[in-house]
Amino acid sequence: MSLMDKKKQMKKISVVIPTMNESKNIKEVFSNIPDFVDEIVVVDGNSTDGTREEIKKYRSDTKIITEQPSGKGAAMKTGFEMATGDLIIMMDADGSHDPGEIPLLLDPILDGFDVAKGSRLLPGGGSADFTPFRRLGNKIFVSMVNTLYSTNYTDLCYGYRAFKKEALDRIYCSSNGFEIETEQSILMKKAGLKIKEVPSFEAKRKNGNSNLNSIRDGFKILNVILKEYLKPSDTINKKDKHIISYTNKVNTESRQRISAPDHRPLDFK
Ligand SMILES: Nc1nc2c(ncn2[C@@H]2O[C@H](COP(=O)(O)OP(=O)(O)O)[C@@H](O)[C@H]2O)c(=O)[nH]1
Ligand SMILES: [Mg+2]
Repeated sequence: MSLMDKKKQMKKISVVIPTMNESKNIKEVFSNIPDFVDEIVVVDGNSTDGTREEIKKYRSDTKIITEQPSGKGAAMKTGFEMATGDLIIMMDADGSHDPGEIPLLLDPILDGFDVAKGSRLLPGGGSADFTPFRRLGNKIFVSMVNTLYSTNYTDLCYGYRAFKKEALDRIYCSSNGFEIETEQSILMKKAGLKIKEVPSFEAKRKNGNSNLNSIRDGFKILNVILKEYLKPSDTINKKDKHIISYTNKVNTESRQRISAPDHRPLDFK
C-alpha cells in the first residue's frame, strides 16, 4: 500500500516545531515539508530575528504561538496540546531534520506502531551535528536507559519522532527543557507503547548556534533517568495546568477571531 493510500486511513497529520531565532533556517525547513502534512504548529520562544514572518512566507497557514513557559520541552508540550492531528510529528527548525524523512517516520505508525523514533545510530542513519562530547554523553545515557528500563534503543537524545495522538496523550512529560526526548523514551516504554526506531540523518544546524548546554542539560537528562527509575512504574504525570489553560485561551481567542464579523486571517501570534 502506498503512503498516500495509507494516509487516507488517517484523518489528519500535524507537525510540531519549536523555534527560537531560526529565521535563517526557516526556508530550508518549511519549503520542504511535504504537502500531505495537514497542519503545522510552531511554538516560538520569543524570537527577535523575524522567524515568525519568515515562516508565514513559506507556509502561511502555520499556527504560530508563543511559548509559555520557556524551554524546548515546554514548547513541545504546548505544541502537542494545540495540534489537532491524529498523528503528530515533532521536528527541529534548525535544518538538522530533513522534512524528506517524514514519510519514513509515518510508515511504521501507519503500519500499527504507536511511536516511530528517529535514530542517528542505526545503519542508514548518522549525524553531522554530534560533537565528540555529545556523542559520548548520548552513548552513556542510552546504555543507562537500556539497562534500567530494559529497552534496546540505539539513540536517546534525538527529537525527530512521530506519534499517534492517543499515544502522546499517554506519555505526558514533566520536562520543560532538552531532557524531554529522554523522558518521552522512558515513559513510552513504561506505557507499553509499540515503538519502532527508524534510521535518521541529523544534518549540521544550518545557521546559528545550538541552545543546548551539554553540562547543564546533561545533568537534567541524568536527573530524569534516575527520577523515573525511582518512581512507581504506573505513575502517570498530570498535564501541566498552566499549559492547558494557556492553549485553551489561545484556541478560544482564535475561534472568536474567526467568527468576528470583520475577521482577519487566522494568526495565532
Ligand atoms: N520554543 C523554543 N524552542 C527552542 C528552545 N530551545 C531550542 N529550541 C528549538 O529547538 C530546536 C532544537 O534546538 P537546538 O538549539 O538546535 O538544540 P540541539 O539540536 O540539541 O543542538 C530548534 O528548532 C530550536 O530553535 C526554547 O527554549 N524554546
Ligand atoms: Mg539542533
